[in-house]
Amino acid sequence: MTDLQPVAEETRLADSPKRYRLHGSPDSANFIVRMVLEELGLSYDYAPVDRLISQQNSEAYRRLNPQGLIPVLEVPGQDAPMFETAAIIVHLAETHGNLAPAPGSPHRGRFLKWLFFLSNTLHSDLRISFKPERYVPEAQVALSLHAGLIRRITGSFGHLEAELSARGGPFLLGTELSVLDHYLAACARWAQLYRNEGKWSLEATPHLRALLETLEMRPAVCKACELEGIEGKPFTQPRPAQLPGTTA
Ligand SMILES: N[C@@H](CCC(=O)N[C@@H](CS)C(=O)NCC(=O)O)C(=O)O
Repeated sequence: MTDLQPVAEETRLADSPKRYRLHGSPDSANFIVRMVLEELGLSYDYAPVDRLISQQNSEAYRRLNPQGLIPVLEVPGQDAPMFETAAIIVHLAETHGNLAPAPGSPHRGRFLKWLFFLSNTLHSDLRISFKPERYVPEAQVALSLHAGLIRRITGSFGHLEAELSARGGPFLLGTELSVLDHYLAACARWAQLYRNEGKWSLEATPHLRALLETLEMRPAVCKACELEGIEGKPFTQPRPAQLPGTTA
């Protein structure tokens, strides 16, 4: 047998888990996946990754995600673990026929464009703004990068506010709850909590505030918060998670 021969289906799926298994640490991007799993009423195992000892960079974890980033979801019936939050939540929504407009729906394009925007613009900018010194070691340059990112992040929340206002709310797609709302809510939480230094606040985005208030009353969101050690109002009055291993 040469290297080029395809691997048999049963071999590829041999390591596929029997249940979903979410790898995460408190209040990291796994929180978004957890809210979606809870909304869909799915059962899953949870595998804690200790960021305080950099477990996400261990050889074992990098076999799941070579980037050493959280989250990973192991998915029954898939031939590889999934990483990238947006990919995971859209896969869950599509597999279970809920929380995303189906292909062919007139809202599908709107859904996809905002999903990609949340993932590759807002979430990505936030991530860099939390630790700009990772990207540019010079302190002054890092500060200036941080300031530029906060301006971009404020602009992004402005675009989302305009969309919410145009759709009439309460959700990003109007009356239809989707995984976009969970993704956006977690980003709004982290934007207020970490390295924001009072530069961005919900005051300028009343429609977004209303969405966050709606979401934080949902039982599935409350359950996810409890499991992540997040107390109080997670999106409109965010406080750091109260579990060992919580990192900024
Ligand atoms: N694009 C990735 C970003 C994930 C991400 O930034 N994960 C953070 C936690 S929220 C992480 O693993 N940080 C650990 C590190 O940077 O070492 C996704 O959407 O899943």
